[in-house]
Amino acid sequence: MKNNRSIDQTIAPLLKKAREDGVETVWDRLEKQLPQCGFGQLGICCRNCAMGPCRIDPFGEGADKGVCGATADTIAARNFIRMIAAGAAAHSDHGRGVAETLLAVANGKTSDYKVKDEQKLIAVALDFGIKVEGKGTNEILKEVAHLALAEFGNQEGEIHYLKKAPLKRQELWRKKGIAPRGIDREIVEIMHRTHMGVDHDPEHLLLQGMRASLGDGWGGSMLATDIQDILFGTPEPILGTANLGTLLEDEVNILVHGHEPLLSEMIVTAASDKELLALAKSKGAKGINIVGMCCTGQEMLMRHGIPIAGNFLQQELAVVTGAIEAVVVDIQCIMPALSNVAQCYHTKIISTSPIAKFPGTTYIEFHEKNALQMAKQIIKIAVENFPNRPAKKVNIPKEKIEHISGFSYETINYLLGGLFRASVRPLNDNIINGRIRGIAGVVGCNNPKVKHDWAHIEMVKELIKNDVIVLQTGCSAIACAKAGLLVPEAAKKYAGAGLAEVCETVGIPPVLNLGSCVDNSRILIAASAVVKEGGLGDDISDLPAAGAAPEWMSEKAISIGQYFVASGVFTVFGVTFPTLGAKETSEILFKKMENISGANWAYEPDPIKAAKLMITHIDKKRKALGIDKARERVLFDMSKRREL
Ligand code: BF8
Ligand code: SF4
Repeated sequence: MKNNRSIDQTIAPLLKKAREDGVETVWDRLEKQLPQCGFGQLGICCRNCAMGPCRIDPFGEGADKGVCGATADTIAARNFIRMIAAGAAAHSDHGRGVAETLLAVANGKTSDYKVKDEQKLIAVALDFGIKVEGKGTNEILKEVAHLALAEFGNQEGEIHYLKKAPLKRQELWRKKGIAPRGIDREIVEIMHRTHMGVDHDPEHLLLQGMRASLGDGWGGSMLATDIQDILFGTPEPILGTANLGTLLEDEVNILVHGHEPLLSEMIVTAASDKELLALAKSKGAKGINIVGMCCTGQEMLMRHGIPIAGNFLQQELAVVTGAIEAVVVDIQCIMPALSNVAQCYHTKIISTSPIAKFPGTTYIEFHEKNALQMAKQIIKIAVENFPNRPAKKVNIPKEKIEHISGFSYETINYLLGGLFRASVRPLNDNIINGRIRGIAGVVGCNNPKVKHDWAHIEMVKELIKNDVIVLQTGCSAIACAKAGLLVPEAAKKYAGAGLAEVCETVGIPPVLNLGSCVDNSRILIAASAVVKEGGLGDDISDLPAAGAAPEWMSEKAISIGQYFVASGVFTVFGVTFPTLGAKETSEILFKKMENISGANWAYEPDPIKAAKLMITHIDKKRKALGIDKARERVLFDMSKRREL
């Protein structure tokens, strides 16, 4: 058995079991795909019309243009922004879904959801410019829901939330013509511009990519985060457990997987229903154990401390444990292979979204008006499936580790805040005095082309060793939870002296889990707050900060990367980069973007080298801010202290 597939100890034994059970996994299928198409990998094939498919010879010997005359640069830029369109659409449709639920709550069309965080509702109302004085919660709620939904179809002007960015950034977006008018509109315009025979100028195409991605980061994703906080509560630090050892031998195990917390929130509530618990007992189970995976899991973890069973590459292996009665899926990052894997076990895959059907699974359509009842129905199916679990087919890994998650921007503000009021002042001060060298956002997926979790962990360890505090979301955060980096003790063990000192004083881990992938918007808000607090420049691009997705795979990751860059954050991607076959297009992304948005993309598959690129960037920004000297002094003091 090859053990070069993951650094996670649960993987090798479960892959062995999968093989014995006759189950094919993502790694087997990748092997069958090899060698993958070189044109596709380089981003220089096009099938946008029926004169094609066309491909450009990267060696300059064969065709240098498509049938229509499109060059490699045009083709790669079009493909790249189509990825952004898909990613932004996925995040934003999620935002729309929760906004619709908010409206349903306001209109009394559902009694299963309520406003849990009124303070956040008021804050969002104020962001929308709603006058709140003298208005009741429901009136405010209605106005917020209407304005939130209007952001999607807005045709002119710009979306409201851009105003949450530093002023200088807003002006830059307007000047460059990349302030999104409406969330949907920019996505549609990408599809229009990339249709055969429309827009062919790589830079012009990439600018539209920026505009649509900003509609994601500062629009759809940010709305998703804020509305979920209103409905389900703004996360606060919470103790959780991670990895497949969170599955329980003697309980009904239900895995919630996907992205939207709408249904899973109800499942968590329904799991403590007395009748269902009694039913579970009558079937021989001691209880009902809900565990999460991917971003739905992150949402449940952040707000309820629900155990997180794993990240993207563990979804099939979770079923291979033979211990799961039901996998409940909603949208995004759900491998269609799950239904094949489940056929070898008693596990039921229950799909729930009207836009995401999986052949061979049980389909129970989700509606917000009967959400709780539906959650109960799903749990009942799982409970009744418990007696079908054959003991001899069960192998639950031992690996299970504690971690602290739940760091919303609001809690960072509070924990790292001043003595008398919440503010990021002490964070800024610690950056200025050099104890904290800079901030990194390390996010994104797993990809079977990279040893599972390895690049995340290598990169994050290198960053914190160099006093860079790491903010995380999505599968990257889950990787770090499993590796023991999301605990305060990790500061002493892995962080540099300066960062460790800050973490120990405040009692936080050096790596902070901010939630699901739509919660990357929390990173944008934190960055804006640091700028507004003062002393570190007047734009996000002035900050000693960088972003990365070392194991990315999804189109959503490209949209995130693009809105990081368009917001002024230097961003490094690993694995592969989708424009490598197009020289000019790559040059724009890697070098010329800085002239447009104040930040570039970079591609570096080696996680340590990538971390070094980030640190070099951070140091460059420190120098420009004139705070590089402060750091040298701190380091000198530390080594002096060690000598003593
Ligand atoms: O949105 S990190 S594999 S689960 S795409 Fe998917 Fe990537 Fe995981 Fe969440 Ni984000
Ligand atoms: Fe080929 Fe041009 Fe059609 Fe693309 S749009 S498939 S490059 S002819």
